[in-house]
Amino acid sequence: LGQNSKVIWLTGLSGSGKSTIAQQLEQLLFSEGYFAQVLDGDNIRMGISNNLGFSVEDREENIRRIAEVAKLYVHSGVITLASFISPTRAIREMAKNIIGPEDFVEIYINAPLEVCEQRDVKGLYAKARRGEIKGFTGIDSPYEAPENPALEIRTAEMSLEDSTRSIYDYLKTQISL
Ligand code: GGZ
Repeated sequence: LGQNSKVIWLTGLSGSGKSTIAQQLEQLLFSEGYFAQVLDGDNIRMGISNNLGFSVEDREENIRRIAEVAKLYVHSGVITLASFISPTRAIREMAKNIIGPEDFVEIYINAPLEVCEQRDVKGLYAKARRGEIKGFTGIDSPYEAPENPALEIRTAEMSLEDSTRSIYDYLKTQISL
């Protein structure tokens, strides 16, 4: 394929649109002849991280495992789309160092908390507000926005198609995928 594989690391709040964009981007890359794979909560927290919760320590261990897996993927030539809240700069720094800074592309999927909370696809924000979930990111657990992401996508102001397309265009032009 001759593809320049990277780990495309999508960080952002729950409900910001990370996983939907990652799935769409995977499809777009397939249709353009690339091989990409999504890592997200659905395949990681059900599997290799199924013994972890959402404490600071567990999130760190979750991201450590994901970064190790992403490193294996990228070394085998897969464009790896990692979609995780990865809430702190320290946690993303760890991921970057495990993967190797040259293979790590950080993309900030930015939607205001109010917007994520209004979307509330899974009803988790409502539960967090009622105190039924403790330590929910953005409510009673911190989210630190990236200071210098390779790219920022504002999903409250952009369609899913345009969001996906702008990441794809970035990868083509800046990363020469
Ligand atoms: C944040 C939580 C929590 C808490 C369950 N805080 O919208 P979702 O449902 O599908 O995505 C969220 C997902 C976050 O898992 P990550 O592995 O991405 O998190 S981290 O990078 O911080 O390890 C949400 C659900 O899990 N969820 N409880 N307390 N999100």
